[in-house]
Amino acid sequence: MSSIFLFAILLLGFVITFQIAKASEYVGILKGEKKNLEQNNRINGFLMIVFLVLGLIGVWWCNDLFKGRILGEAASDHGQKIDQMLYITIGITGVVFFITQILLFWFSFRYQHTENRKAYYFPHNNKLELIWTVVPAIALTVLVGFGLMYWFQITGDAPKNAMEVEVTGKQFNWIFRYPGKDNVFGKKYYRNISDKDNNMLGLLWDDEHSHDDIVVSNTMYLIVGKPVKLIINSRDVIHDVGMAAFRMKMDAVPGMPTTIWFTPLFTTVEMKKKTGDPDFEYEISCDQICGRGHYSMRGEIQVVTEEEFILWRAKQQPNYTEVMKAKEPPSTPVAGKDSTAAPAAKLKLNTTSKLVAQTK
Ligand SMILES: [Cu+2]
Repeated sequence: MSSIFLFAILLLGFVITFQIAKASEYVGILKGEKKNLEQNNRINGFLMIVFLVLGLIGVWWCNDLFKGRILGEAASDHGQKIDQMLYITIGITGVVFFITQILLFWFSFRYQHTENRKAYYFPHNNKLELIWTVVPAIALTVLVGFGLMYWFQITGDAPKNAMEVEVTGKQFNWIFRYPGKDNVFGKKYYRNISDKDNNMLGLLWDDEHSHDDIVVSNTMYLIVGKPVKLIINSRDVIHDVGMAAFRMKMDAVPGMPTTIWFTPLFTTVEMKKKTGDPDFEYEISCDQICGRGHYSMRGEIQVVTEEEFILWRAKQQPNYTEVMKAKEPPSTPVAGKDSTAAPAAKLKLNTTSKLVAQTK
């Protein structure tokens, strides 16, 4: 309701100003052209001040309206640095904004045309130009420098204790792979990708390291306080891993893995309390328009304690086990198929014993 009122007041103000201007124009015509010019000048000068005051109030009002509504507290160490950098940038540019806007409109009002004054001709001043070039250049270099430093940090080497998760974007969801007990990702080959055979990443079963790799869709589990390195891929077009709560974003490019690392600072449960929102979930969005279902590429991230993570991982079946289970022959052996059934059963036995070892 109040916004309708505000809009009505603004509209009324505009109509009144327009009518006054129109009326004074007619008066001006009656009085003669010179008087008309002076009057127009005064009205324009006055409007400059009105615009300045209303504009600054508007900026303040907007800022107040959206305070705390946009992103909330950053939930990663890197995110906190990004926020700090953003506030410093807004602080510096904000001060410059207020000074320049006030000067701009005040000067237009104060030094409007009069018959009694002639403009001072001031074509060039080296010292002034040097100051207004060098000072912003230094300020911007420092700001950009910090940005670059943080960028090199998150795209550079992760700490030795970091866990690794492979994130693969596809039209239209996310696939996450964990290296399993051996901590090594098995090899994969894009031609082996087959959703029908439940091999969404094209893992090569010849490589032993792939046998304990855990592949899950849509929800990624991370450990609170433990650095995580994401190895990012795409199966088809360019996607982009966007994690607003962590202030992280990285393109997922087919055939060219990209990496970022960060440390989540709060568990999902802690964030529910912090935000006062019982439905809060860390979100992974696709930040690159990638096709018709782009909007639906929403994944979730569960940040949990180390114990909870171990428990979750123990419950997951390696992709290999799932695939071999599906290939398992019917209980009554069919003649002629025995030769393939034997190795499959043997392989299954292998992974089951591995699983047991893992849960221990
Ligand atoms: Cu996408």
